[in-house]
Amino acid sequence: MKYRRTVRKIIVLCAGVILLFPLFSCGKTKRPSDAADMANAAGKAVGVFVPGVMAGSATYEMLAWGVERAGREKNVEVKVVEAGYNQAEWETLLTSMAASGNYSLIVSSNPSLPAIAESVSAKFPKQKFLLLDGSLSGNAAIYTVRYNQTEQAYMAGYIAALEAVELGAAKIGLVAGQEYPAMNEIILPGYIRGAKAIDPSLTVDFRVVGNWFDAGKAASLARDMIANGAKVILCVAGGANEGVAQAAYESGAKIVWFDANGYAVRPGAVVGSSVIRQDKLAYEKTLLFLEGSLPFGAADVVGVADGYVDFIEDDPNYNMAVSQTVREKQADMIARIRNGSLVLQN
Ligand code: RBF
Repeated sequence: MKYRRTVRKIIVLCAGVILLFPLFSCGKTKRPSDAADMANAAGKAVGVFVPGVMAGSATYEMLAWGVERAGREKNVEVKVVEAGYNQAEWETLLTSMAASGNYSLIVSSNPSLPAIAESVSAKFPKQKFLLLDGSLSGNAAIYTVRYNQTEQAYMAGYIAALEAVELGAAKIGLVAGQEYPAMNEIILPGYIRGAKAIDPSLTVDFRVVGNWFDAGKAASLARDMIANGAKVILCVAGGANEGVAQAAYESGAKIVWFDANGYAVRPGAVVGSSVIRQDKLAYEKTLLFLEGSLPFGAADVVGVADGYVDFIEDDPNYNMAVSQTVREKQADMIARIRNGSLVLQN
């Protein structure tokens, strides 16, 4: 009898332990510190926040490619979120990405992102950000790296002016998606400076689409510019660039492309591609993060000397569209930037 009771006691005790064990263990995983540890573990994804849409904006396509390449190499999931063109929604969307706790790192790109990320960071200080094409230093959760766009725009202005002079035009143009500090204080002045280095009497017609997608509006702006004597136009308008390209192509005017290689957009009409190596930079910086050595709090600048800003010369469509004399002059100027005899501070 006594023996049976002991056995029963043992069985009840064991059953109790077995039944209660999951409760204890569940309770344990719910403790905030453990949840945080788990969340920080390798399982987390890297998020790409695209402030706009990828299609038509090379800068964003390159961003996603670069991050995805790093993710593939390190076996880390990468999730791309397109925030769309309504800029008023960006902070809410970025906040919900940070609030989800799903991302070890959020990567994004454009000069308006540092301020938005800083505001999100105040609410979610554990969320880390890697921001390209923008600048902010001193926030321990944010690393930024921007391009020397004085160099990028100068090279665009130089080729535009060389072509304009060949075509006998006194004017060149720039169509921008919108006005923002980097455009008004760096890109437009750099473009004018490059053009004036060839011919100080050249003038620049600057027009703004008002968004990054309206190709119809961009085409009508470009037609008006061409009618007013601008024979070479730089377009920095994302998806709206297509309208500028079409308008120029139809009227025999020339186009300079920005950010990516655009010679194939309208072969013969595109006379320059002043680019950023955003895919390479996004890849390298994401990799650095995944290896635990991205210097958060810092703000870097990269340019021609380190290979992140460039002008594409080795493209058959460039040789076809541009005379040898002009190509040689352009090459001389690029060599001077590379060897440090032409310094273009950002
Ligand atoms: N560039 C694009 O190509 N596509 C875009 O949708 C786009 N949106 C932008 C939105 C804002 C608020 C700002 C400040 C810039 C944007 N840019 C966009 C410009 C981009 O950051 C960069 O200046 C240009 O691509 C030239 O390198």
